Amino acid sequence: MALLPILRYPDPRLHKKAAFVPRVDETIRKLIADMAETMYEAPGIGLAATQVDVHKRVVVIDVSEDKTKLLALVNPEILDRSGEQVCEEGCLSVPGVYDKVTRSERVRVRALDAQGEPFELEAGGLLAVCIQHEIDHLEGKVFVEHLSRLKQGRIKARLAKQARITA
Ligand code: GNR
Ligand code: NI
Repeated sequence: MALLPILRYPDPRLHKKAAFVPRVDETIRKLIADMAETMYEAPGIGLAATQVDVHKRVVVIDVSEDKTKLLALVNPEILDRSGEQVCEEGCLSVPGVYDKVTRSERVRVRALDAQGEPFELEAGGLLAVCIQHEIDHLEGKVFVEHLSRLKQGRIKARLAKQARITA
């Protein structure tokens, strides 16, 4: 296993669209293992391959209290959505920034697991938020793009300044 470096907003690579995974092979399983290690170490409740500069449709999520319910989703697809919820979101690629985003309350998702087996999942609450947040990453979208242009500008300026200080 290996810890992978996480891209920081406003890195342009966060806006690349991830490619469909034609086959879940050992390379994808190694990516899932490394992403899980990176997510737990961060710590975060989800991580999209885009955030570690791998532009393939792979996501890991664990919203459980005791961090024992790892979910790997390859080629995740939202089949159905309903309702609305507002959640204070954060992102490992946008450290220190938290803001409210409106998303669907429930989603029905289809994906492949680490064995390449298709499965469906019905999610609500934080898991539903996390799934939508991660699928956005695969589309090249960061949660701050759900906020006003004014807020996006302020966040970019703040993170650029921070990057200069830590460089
Ligand atoms: O760790 C994370 N926490 C979180 C909190 C509220 C809504 C979404 C998230 S996902 C985030 C990890 C991350 O950046 N995934 O892409
Ligand atoms: Ni994120």
